[in-house]
Amino acid sequence: MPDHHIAFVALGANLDDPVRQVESAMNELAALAGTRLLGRSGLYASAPSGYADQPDYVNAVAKLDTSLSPRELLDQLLEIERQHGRERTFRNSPRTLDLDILLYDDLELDESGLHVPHPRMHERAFVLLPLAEIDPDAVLPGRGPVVDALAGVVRNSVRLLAPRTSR
Ligand code: PH2
Ligand code: MG
Ligand code: MG
Repeated sequence: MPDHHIAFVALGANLDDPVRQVESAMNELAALAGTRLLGRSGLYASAPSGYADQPDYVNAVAKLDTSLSPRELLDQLLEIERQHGRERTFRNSPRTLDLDILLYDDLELDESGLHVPHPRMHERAFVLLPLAEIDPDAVLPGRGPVVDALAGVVRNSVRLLAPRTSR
């Protein structure tokens, strides 16, 4: 029997119909080998952080049960990004789709391209709000409960665009 892990993945898009990009990526995550989609947040609209001169983002979080290793999961996420026409130009540049591993069980990893928990998640309302929506008990290894992190961030540039559905 393969072993199972809980992973949270952040989805973000701000080019080429971002709502469609994020919704179809949710379905592609659900279809990954050895993986089940346990939860999906609503869709959140957010002002860009890091580089301001770009369109607003659509953000969401998915909760997965997976038998993929962190590295295997990362490779699959990069492949889905490629299928969505992701181009890498400069840091924080606009994108058709960004998929980041936020949490993988209670692991802390610092490897090439694989930094878990996501190193900036605790300061990003556009990550913490959808994460807390689908798992209010989530804990950021090394940092503490998601609800505590959420209490420390400004969230007024993030608004719920489409509530979670039962799909
Ligand atoms: N992703 C970034 C940089 N800035 N801003 C918002 N609002 N949403 C994002 O997903 C996002 C960002 C780098 O991955
Ligand atoms: Mg990112
Ligand atoms: Mg990324």
